[in-house]
Amino acid sequence: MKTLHHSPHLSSNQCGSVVTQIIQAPLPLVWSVVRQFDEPQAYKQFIKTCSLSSGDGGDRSVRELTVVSGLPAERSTERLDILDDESHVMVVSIIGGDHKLVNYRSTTTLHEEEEGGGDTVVMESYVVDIPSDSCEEDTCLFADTIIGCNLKSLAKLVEKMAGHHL
Ligand code: A8S
Repeated sequence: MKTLHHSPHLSSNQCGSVVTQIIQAPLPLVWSVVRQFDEPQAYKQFIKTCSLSSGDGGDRSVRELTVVSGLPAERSTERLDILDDESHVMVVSIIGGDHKLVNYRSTTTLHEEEEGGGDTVVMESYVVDIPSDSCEEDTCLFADTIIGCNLKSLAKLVEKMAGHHL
């Protein structure tokens, strides 16, 4: 069941993967940070600014991001397709920007760790077009690296927040 959201159909010119991160904090606390579509810079360290150009942070909202310097891009336009507070599922599509991630769509889900102990499992999968001047390995490595950084920094932030609540 858990992998259901993360098994998208891939066309021949696309690639995708899933990154998993275990966070030592309760699910509601993790979700409270992840669900803030208008504040990705709360934990995504490559994001400099974010403003909504459409919507109020709910389904179909659109955000305009600027990225910190040193990366091969400066901005990205992203749409919130699904924000499900019951199932803890968030789906975001990248619809514009000056970067190489064309037709990028990501799905983030949260689950309580089955072993108990109150940990949260975050899974983030994506699908993206493979640029004609690149290959599957490089495209996935690039996206996996950014997502990995994002989820590690999410864990650090939320685990610190959880510690303060003890
Ligand atoms: C996310 C995932 C990714 C974001 C990438 C892969 C990006 O924000 C960065 C560099 C780029 O070249 C593309 O969930 C883009 O944020 C850091 C600007 C989209």
